[in-house]
Amino acid sequence: MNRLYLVTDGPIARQAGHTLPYVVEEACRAGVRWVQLREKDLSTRDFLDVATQLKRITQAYEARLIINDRVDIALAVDADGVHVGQDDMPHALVRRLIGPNRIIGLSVNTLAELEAARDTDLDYFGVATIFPTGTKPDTSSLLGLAGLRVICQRANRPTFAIGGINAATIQSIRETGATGAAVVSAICGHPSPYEATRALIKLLDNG
Ligand code: TZP
Ligand code: MG
Repeated sequence: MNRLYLVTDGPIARQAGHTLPYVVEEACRAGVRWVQLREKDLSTRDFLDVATQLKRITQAYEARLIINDRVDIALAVDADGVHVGQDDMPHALVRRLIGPNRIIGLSVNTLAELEAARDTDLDYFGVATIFPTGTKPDTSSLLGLAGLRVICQRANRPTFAIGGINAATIQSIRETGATGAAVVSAICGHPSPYEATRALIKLLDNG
């Protein structure tokens, strides 16, 4: 399985003339098998509607669907897991709510955050922020490749690097020890999410 992880952004997709289901279907068609629904400004009803659509698409491609933050939505659509950040619901509590069989991902931004979560019950780490990005301007510090490498060396779970990863930077992730790379704008904001995904997978997996 390839190591590319798509994280959604509805506004970025719409700016490029796409709907989110279109972006996700095209990315899955091109080979993505990890999809995170991450929406910051949707009502619960709209979030649920898009999650339901993405569940149908990801299931058809046997891709994993992870829901950012919203445990209730993840359970409602029978998603594969939940992704939380440092200020969200504590992941131990997420585990109690979603049970032992679903996936939990946690964002870590520093080595200290990784160390604190190392021996806990979760499934993967999102490691942020690697490179400058306009997609999430509130990120406090940049890890760069050196910071990413240190965190990946200490991590005892799969690691997905995120932040400023695109066709120009994705190959540099390969030598850091990261399990994979997560992208938002490089797919959601591309005129062809299918072509963008194909190119990113090729650069990440085959050199
Ligand atoms: N977390 C840290 S950076 C980021 C998130 C969700 C956004 C990454 O977006 P892009 O467009 O892939 O740089
Ligand atoms: Mg969050």
